Amino acid sequence: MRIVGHLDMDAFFASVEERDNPRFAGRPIVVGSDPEAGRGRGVVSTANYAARAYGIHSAQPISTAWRLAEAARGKGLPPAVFLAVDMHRYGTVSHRIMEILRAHVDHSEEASVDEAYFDLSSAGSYEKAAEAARSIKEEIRARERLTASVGIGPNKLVAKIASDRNKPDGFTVVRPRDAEKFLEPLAVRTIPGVGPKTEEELKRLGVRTVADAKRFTEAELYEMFGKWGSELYAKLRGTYDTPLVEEWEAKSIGEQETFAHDTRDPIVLQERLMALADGVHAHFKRSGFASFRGITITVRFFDFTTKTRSMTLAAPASGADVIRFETLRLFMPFLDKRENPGRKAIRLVGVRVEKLA
Ligand code: TTP
Ligand code: MG
Repeated sequence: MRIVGHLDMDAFFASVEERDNPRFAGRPIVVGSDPEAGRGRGVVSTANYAARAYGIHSAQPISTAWRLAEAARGKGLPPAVFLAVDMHRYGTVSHRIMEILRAHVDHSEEASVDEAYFDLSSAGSYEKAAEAARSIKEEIRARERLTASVGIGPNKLVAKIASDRNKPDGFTVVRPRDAEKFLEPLAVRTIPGVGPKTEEELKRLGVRTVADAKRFTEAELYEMFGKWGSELYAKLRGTYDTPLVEEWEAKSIGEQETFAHDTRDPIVLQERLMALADGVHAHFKRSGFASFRGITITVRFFDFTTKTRSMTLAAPASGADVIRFETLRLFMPFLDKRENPGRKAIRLVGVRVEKLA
């Protein structure tokens, strides 16, 4: 039986700010670009739940957020605090949360700075899986003084929707037999992948909820939306099932490292990459394979954008020096604007050999 969990931190950036600035405790907090007293041109990154009560939310123009906050203040409500994004700090917290998660589960997939999927199948039952997920939530609360919302379901799709159901500090378990009924009353927009365009098209056909959309056959949805229509058909029924995206696929040997602190330091990066290259080589030696022909590196930046770069050797090789040399060559452009024009700090690097024989 497959049991998948999804964890998503509550009002993540704002919660970290609230925790680290006790003088703002209980106040509405807006994290985003400079409001410039209402003339700012940027957007809101996120707002805590007190600020959301004023109608403030992610991706809203910061000028609108300012206006809403002023209106609330005019009514005698507590004034909102506007803070700049401190990505480095949130990244550090994110690292620690992911570490807590990894200590509890066999497999996990970091999906963004504040969310991850994890596999609880080995728990054997939904009762046991729920217990495990509760202890993850509790440990995050105890160690980080932050709340997470967690959903459990038969696949990633249901788990993700479940984690969003009872925010903040939510905990929602959806057993396989309940998955279809759980989705039916929800707005069709709740289904990941249904954007404004699909929503609009479905609305014109009188579809608002998941249940409404289920009147279409798979062939009809395919007709309307192509391949995405077939995917949607399965999603509406809660049966859309995809594996966790672990970093490496089979038939390759790789290692990766998430740094305790994001870094741009070339010395540190080179040193870690060479250690990884040697680790991969040792692993390759033990694997029983005689040679490799492909080498790939992965670089994940602090904001979770991830790039991989690969090369194929002219002839099969087996030496550690080859892995080291090609790893460095592939990585060099990440030290300057060729691959890292924004000078972003790096969160994770990985090295892998492929085309094994
Ligand atoms: P989310 O998990 O979408 O939002 P959240 O954690 O703030 O709130 P919720 O309780 O609803 O989960 O995003 C995680 C962080 O990513 C968020 O704290 C700030 C950042 N973010 C942006 O910078 N811009 C955006 O438009 C969104 C949606 C998020
Ligand atoms: Mg979140």
